[in-house]
Amino acid sequence: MPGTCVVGLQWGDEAKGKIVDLLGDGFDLVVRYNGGANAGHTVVVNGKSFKLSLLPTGVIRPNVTSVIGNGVVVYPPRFLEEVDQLARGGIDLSGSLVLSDHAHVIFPYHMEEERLLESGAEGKIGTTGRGIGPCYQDKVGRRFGIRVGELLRPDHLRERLRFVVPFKNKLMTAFAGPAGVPKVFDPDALAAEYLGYAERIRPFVRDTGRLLHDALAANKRLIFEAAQGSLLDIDHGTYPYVTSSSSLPSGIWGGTGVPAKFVKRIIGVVKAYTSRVGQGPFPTELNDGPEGTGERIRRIGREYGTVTGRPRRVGWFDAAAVRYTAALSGADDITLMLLDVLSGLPELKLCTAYDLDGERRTHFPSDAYQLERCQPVYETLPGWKEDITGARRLADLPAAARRYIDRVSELVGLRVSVVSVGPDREQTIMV
Ligand code: 2SA
Ligand code: MG
Repeated sequence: MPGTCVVGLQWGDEAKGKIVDLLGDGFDLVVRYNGGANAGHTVVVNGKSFKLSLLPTGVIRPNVTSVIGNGVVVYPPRFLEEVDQLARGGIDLSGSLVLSDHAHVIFPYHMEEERLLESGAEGKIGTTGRGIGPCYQDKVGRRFGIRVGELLRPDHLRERLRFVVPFKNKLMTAFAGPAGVPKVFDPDALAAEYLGYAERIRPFVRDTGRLLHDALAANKRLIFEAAQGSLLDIDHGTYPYVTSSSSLPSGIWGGTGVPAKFVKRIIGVVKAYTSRVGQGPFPTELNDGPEGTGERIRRIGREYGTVTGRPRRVGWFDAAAVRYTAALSGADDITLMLLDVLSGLPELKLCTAYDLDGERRTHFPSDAYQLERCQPVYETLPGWKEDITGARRLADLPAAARRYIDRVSELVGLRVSVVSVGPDREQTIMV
């Protein structure tokens, strides 16, 4: 198995990190290919917990090389903060973490741009505020993008920023309004700040495409960690309420230089229900008040954004949506996470199709405007009362829980390979 991808099939936060952890020593390199410090996960090593948003979760494994591919956008202070955090916890990443010289760099003006755009009454996406979208915009626009490799050339960087920053300052004054007076940036001060980061980042910077090709030639095993979820993919997600990168496995080739033919296994990760942060349609959302099922799932499932702390919107499992992302991602199997959160609910609903303008449809509509008008069609299953957090085999589960798993599998059309019944590594059923 040269390449395996772990990808979320919903709107993110499916607990992909736990699956990477369960793959254990089954890989030599762990690779991130999309997004930036908008992915949030907490990893626990020897009782110490680390909050990571930019480094891959697999970074904590000894003898594993961690790669931040060219498709990632990097905020240098955050990169260094995470490296330092791990160093304080006894995990030294020098020599085992590499950062692509082609990855684009996030500057404070990207965050300011995002703050201004998101503070208007219209066009709000509900982003994480990490400068992700504006940085990708500059990358694709080509004129203002600055890559990690450019940070290592002081004269060049100063020159680039003297060109870029005045444009940014002008652009931002045009946004003045609900968000107050925009910040103004000084190119030379920014250059000095970033040249300081550059000195510390330099030892990590590599031509990661070449490094990955060498790894493939040496038969090393690679794992690709997708950030966010498939429904947030820039092309196939619920546009415009998506992130700015390819979160599907299709992002691997462009975001790392590893051709798709090397990705032999795709593990689709889903929650036993659905969650979403930010704006955008969500047909199975539970909006049933402070005493309702939605609030109960949020509380028990601790559904708050890891990066921003925002309460996540929650709802029933949407099989129509997951069928769509399973097909798009090419998932071989699915892992069903957080099943324990549903314990104690008298009945459970599974969305099997939608009604749109009086018509029944089993296909997920590909844009947000249609999805907004979709009414979910539910199938109701009995719940279970038992605490299932101690279950270690399928046979330990109540019949209703087994039936729920089987039905999810049938509706999605894929085998369920793992069921998670709690956050710990041991709280896992290998099917
Ligand atoms: P952005 O910041 O441009 O990527 O936001 C665009 C949309 O993508 C959503 N998004 C996410 N959704 C779920 N989880 C994410 N990571 C964090 C977490 C989010 C947090 O693990 O909880 O802490 O709030 C993530 N990152 C981006 C975002 O909500 C927008 O809908
Ligand atoms: Mg997350």
